[in-house]
Amino acid sequence: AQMKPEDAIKFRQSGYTFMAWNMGKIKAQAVDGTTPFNKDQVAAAANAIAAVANSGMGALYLPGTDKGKGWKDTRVKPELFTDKEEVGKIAKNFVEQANKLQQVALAGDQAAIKTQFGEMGKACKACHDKFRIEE
Ligand code: ASC
Repeated sequence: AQMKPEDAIKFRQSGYTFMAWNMGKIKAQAVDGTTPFNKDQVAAAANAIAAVANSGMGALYLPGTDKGKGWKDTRVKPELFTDKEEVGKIAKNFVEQANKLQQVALAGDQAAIKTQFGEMGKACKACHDKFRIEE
């Protein structure tokens, strides 16, 4: 049985929201320095991001889920549902970058974490630029 479109939208939005919370902690501690660097907290955040990134969220982009039903409309462009090759490349790269961030976060070198956080951010942005409707 296929899940309801509004459920697919809810699950994927919650995944991005949860990753954003964890990215914010890494940014504050390892990039901006607005919060003291705590190796364990940064590693926990990177583990959470990697877990979501590896969870197979592509399965939530069901046909018809470019518009919400009962949920607020999504910002996904219709091309995401047709340009599967490009979406696949971008998604694969994001997972790789999230996995690398998990590795460097576990090692705990703040400068390396900062660099890899930037690399992962580029992977986020690649999808936003191509497939997200700007507000
Ligand atoms: C975040 C977040 C994103 C990405 C993006 C990176 O923390 O919510 O969507 O990083 O800004 O370019």
